[in-house]
Amino acid sequence: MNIMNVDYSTQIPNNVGLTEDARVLKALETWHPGYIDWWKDAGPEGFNESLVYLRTAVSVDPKGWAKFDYVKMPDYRWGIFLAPSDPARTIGFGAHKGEAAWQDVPGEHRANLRRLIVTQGDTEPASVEQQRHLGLTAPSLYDLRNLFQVNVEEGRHLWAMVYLLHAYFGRDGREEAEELLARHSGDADKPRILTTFNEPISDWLSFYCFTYFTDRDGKYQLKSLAESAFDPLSRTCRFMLTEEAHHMFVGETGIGRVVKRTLEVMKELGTDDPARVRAAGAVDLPTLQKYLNFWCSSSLDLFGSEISSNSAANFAHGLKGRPDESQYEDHVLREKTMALLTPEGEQQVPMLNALNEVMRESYLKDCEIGLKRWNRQIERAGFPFRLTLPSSRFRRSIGAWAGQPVDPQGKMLSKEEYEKRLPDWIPSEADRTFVHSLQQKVVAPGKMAAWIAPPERGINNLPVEYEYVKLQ
Ligand code: BYC
Repeated sequence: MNIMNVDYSTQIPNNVGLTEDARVLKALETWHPGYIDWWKDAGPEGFNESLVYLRTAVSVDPKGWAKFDYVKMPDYRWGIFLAPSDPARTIGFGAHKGEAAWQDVPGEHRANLRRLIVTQGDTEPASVEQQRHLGLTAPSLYDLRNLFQVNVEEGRHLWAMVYLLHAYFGRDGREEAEELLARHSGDADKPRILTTFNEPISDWLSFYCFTYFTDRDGKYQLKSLAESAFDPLSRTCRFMLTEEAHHMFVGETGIGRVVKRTLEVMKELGTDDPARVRAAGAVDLPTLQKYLNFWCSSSLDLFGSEISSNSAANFAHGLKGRPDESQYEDHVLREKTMALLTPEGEQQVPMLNALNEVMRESYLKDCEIGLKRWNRQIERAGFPFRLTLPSSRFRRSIGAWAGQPVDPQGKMLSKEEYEKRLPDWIPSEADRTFVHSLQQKVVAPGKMAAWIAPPERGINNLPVEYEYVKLQ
């Protein structure tokens, strides 16, 4: 091994024995410069020289897995971490239930496993691209730092998937890893695979909604891949989930702080009149509701079709389970059916084919938690408005309800009425222009933009006024 390899391996913290695996090390070495170029071209714009107070994963011990320090983002130590191996682990569901988990990819499942890993991997850099310009309008240094924390960890999640492609999928895997850097969010010729990851995120309200709704889809998808019979995938996803929690925290507290500030303004003015709330520089609650409708409905599509032979095959073969598979009694599902409401009426569908819907339903329940919290804030402030989640039939582009004219309460309308009323339900051009008008960069430590309340506490027990990003 030459000195270059040794240097390189110390640059990639890992617990997969990279230094002893010359083949994978070489593949990753070849991929690495393209990744750094991608980060510089498509990652956060204008902050590559800044020192950011970031958390870096340094071990897989839940008690001390990360350290915090100032880092220039291109120097972030993107590493490869798998949750500790359990040599006795067996497959928890499907036709192979009870057999030993796979340490390699069985030939017959290669294409499907690769597809799942590529689809998952594609979302990670996509989100960094979507959020590329947000730093220029950050409402505070605290938020700027959180954005960058999310971005570098999504970058690490890309590394996690690329490692699997390089280590287990040979030449096809290497080609797919290249493609992960070649597709770009919103690109007309080479877009990202899933639609939500091609939507622009050009304001911070969208960012908080994205981290609330879309990262939560990430949580559910990762949890279901964490059940996979393919043990390296399972272990990778389990560690990724440790990082994911902070991303959803950024979303939930971000929206909560917007609600808090809006309520302060409503109280000062003594009115809930949206026009007056806007004139006072805050996000009126009906506009927030439209943003929730947009990002929730978009994220619901990420679960795939209600009736899916892919989901049935993935489950039966042990490739992808249900989140927290052990909470269920039946892990084979050969006999079960599920009643699904489609535009054609209720259908009884084999449970195996309805698993996307099972996941979507548990996801929606999880989404309710934040809503309850924000509505409590509104109720305590004495206003009658309540935020709600849209029906899972609203504004769908994938599955049985795709393209159906359904309102946010789930009621079928005529096409004309739906088109006419859509700007009441999702942000119109005018709403977006207004939200954009609020986006102004605030970088004095501890100061916040006027449309958002400060967080209750800082990062890693530091005060909110801490200089989380040293701009250079
Ligand atoms: N947009 O049988 P179907 C995250 C395609 S987020 C466009 O209905 P299936 C993160 C589908 O590919 C988590 N196309 O669905 C969050 C298929 O195309 P092909 C990402 C879509 O396969 C924030 C066809 O429609 N995790 O981590 O049962 C920041 C029919 O498919 C969409 C994963 O993706 C869509 N929304 O389920 C950063 C996990 N939906 O193959 C990161 C891995 C479906 O016929 N992926 N299609 O050409 C999967 O488990 C599955 O691929 C899906 C779809 C759940 C995505």
